[in-house]
Amino acid sequence: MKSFEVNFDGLVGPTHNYGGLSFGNVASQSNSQQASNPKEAALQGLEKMKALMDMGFVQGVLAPQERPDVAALRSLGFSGTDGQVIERAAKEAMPLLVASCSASSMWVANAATVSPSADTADGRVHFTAANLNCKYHRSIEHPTTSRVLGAMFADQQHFAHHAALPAVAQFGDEGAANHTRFCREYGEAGVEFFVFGRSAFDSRYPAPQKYPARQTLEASQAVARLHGLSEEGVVFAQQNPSVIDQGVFHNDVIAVGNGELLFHHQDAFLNTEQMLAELHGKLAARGANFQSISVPRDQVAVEDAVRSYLFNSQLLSRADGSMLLIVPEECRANPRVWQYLQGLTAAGGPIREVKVFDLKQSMQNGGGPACLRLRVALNETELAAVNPGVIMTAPLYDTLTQWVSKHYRDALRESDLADPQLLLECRTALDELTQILKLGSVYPFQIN
Ligand code: SUG
Repeated sequence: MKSFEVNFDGLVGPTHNYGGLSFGNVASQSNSQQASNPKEAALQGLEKMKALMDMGFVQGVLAPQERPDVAALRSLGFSGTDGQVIERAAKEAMPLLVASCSASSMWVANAATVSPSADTADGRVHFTAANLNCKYHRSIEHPTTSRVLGAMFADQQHFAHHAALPAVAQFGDEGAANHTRFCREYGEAGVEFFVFGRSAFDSRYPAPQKYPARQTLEASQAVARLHGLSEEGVVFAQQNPSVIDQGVFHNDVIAVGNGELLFHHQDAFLNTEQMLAELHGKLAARGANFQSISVPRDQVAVEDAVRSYLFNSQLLSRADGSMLLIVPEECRANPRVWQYLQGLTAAGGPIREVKVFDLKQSMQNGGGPACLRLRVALNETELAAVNPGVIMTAPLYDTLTQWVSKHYRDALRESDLADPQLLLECRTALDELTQILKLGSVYPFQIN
């Protein structure tokens, strides 16, 4: 049976703004308070989806969330009509209004961890929504994420959904951003690679000093258990705490993997040799020939990786077996990174081509090509069971670009977030979107 890796990209929501909300994420902090352009952000994302579809990849789309999140503000004690809730939050606690307006659900690599059916005990595709416990503005995503994923992957014969882990820092879970799956073919059993930043219960593991480690070992282990993964099918590894302190807030800022290949920075992990040997051995037992490409720090410093998002790239397998790397424009702008990439594709290794995309609006909040997509490996039968409304087609692309052009603003500043009109605009747009994507009622304003 044929199998695919389907990339579901997050559609940027109409409140995309630079709130400076993510301590430890250099881009989010340094672009705080700049005016954003939600329309351009959404169109840039759609452009990437269309390009991948045109190249022959199966591409999907994941809906944004309802923002401003009035229900979240109510739970923090703001009351009155929806308009009054926003007005009071703006007056009394602007940072909370900003957090409740973040369009951060666009970075769907953080929406959930996904295990393909070939790896799980019950032969279903398993999803665990990420609790995103490290940041308030992200911690409010998972209830809607679960409803949207449920509407996309509704068939219980093929898809199993788990609620987010307990909402405490000890189980901090950032989803697929810290999870990679290696395999020979997408439909065959593979090895799932979980990367954590610290242990919450075992003080023998080191931890970063300056910035938070968002993912814990215990969260990764819980997800592996929930998904029914076997001991032979998992590897746990620790992120190097010193790179977290240099702004690598997720592992997908310093490493990316696909098929039999791990592409990573030399300083990405602790105990690298041991971890690579474990991956090699476990994949060999599954008939796969694991390889890794380590990018040396004297060619690309961690700082260059963080600024350019070289590793927040999409590594895609083409029909001829070679791989394509989708990188953001910032890689071309960095001479050391660009030179490295020229050498990489000329070397005759597995990565043969690099394609560059302009994702500046998302990049300025620390979200590159890989953050914007959730990978779901599916076989033909499972793909046929996915809600067809969320699979990208040329007509859907046209409809979504028109929808964005009709509803989105082209400039948004902090002061605009208190505008009661913005709430109405967003709800009107999202109500229409659930019809376009055939999701049913998934947003709080539709179900309460
Ligand atoms: O969680 N930025 C996101 C970026 C997530 C990137 N995802 C991956 N690496 N997979 C975050 O830090 C910034 C929002 C603001 O500041 O307005 C933000 O949430």
